[in-house]
Amino acid sequence: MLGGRRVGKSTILAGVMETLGNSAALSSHFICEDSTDYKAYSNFSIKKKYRALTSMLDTQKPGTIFMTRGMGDSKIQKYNISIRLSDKPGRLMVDFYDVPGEFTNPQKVEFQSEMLPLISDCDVFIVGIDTPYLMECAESVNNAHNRITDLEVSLQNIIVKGKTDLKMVMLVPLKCEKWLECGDIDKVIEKVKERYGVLLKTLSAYPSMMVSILPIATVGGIRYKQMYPAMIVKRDGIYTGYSCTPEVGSEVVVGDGGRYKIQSPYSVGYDPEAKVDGVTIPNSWYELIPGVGYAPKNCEQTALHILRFLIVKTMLKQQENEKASDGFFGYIRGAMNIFLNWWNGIDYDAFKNLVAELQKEGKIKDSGDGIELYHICNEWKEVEL
Ligand SMILES: Nc1nc2c(ncn2[C@@H]2O[C@H](COP(=O)(O)OP(=O)(O)O)[C@@H](O)[C@H]2O)c(=O)[nH]1
Ligand SMILES: [Mg+2]
Repeated sequence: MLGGRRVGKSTILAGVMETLGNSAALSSHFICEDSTDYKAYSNFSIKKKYRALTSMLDTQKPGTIFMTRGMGDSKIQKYNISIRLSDKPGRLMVDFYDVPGEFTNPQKVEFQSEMLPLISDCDVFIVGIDTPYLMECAESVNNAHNRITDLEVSLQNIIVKGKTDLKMVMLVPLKCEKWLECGDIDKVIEKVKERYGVLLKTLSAYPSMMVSILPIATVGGIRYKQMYPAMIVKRDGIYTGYSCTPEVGSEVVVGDGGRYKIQSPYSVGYDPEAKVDGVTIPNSWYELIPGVGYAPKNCEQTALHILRFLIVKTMLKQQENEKASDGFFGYIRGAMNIFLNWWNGIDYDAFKNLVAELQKEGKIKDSGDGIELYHICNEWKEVEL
């Protein structure tokens, strides 16, 4: 999972967990569990993070503005997510790596030491896009916050080891409730194609690469309201942790939505940390959408697209193995195929049949709500689910 800092990468995963196990249409099939060892990280599970976000639906009042930004992560976090079929033994273990935005910068030491090995190991790349910055900010601000140039360079390091070594990149616009709500999601997709044009073209030229655009609403009832310069409340001239709007009169709104009168010993100053590569980044403020509440949209599609990808990749590998399976050499190739071993102890056929069934029923969406398969590789077309 790649993208800028705090664009909502971890939340994509939380949304998947919540909806794959709970959505009425799918819950009878899947059980999704998080077996991440949080002690090694921030101790703040994706579930807790997600609760903190969705609880704003209850704690915020209509007509007020607030921020949804919580703590960022400073190292790569590995989430161990398992997906089970409710009526079959064996769990499909999927490891997700949530990469801090700044690691995508090829100039960083961490890029060489931590990102490069990951990029060559991973099969699926989820690029989170902070939609308000994409839609409302100057190109330089959007580029810095969403790390577009860094992504263009870093994703050139994806390694395809052969025709059947399928890879997939999903661009996932987040926090796009505002545009989904008023039927303007196509404008978001248009802008994605414009601003991520170089990345999309480079990726599409790769062999065995699937590229898709998949906007999701992780909450539903919270929409983007406006950008304000990033200000912080100071006490006796020292920065507190409270982000706020610029002063109007002597009043500010702090991140939690409260209104405060600024008077001695308090004052307000520009947030010195609101910079990416020297570019000053404003804060995005949100409001409730009256009467909507918790209404995530298409979160489960992220997982369904990944599952379908894994099945197709496996089918391609199998075909390759069958072709090469005459003689001793073929046997060796088959036995050494790590990817196929990956399904050990899991009822692969049951997964495959279910994905094929969901595909037939139109439950894996490739269009509508802005969803688009931007580039379909030839290998993908060779396989029929
Ligand atoms: N308004 C809004 N805020 C979100 C959404 N998704 C995530 N956030 C907030 O954005 C912050 C960063 O999210 P997180 O998933 O930790 O981002 P990451 O740094 O990219 O992994 C968190 O405080 C979330 O509450 C969303 O869909 N809408
Ligand atoms: Mg994160």
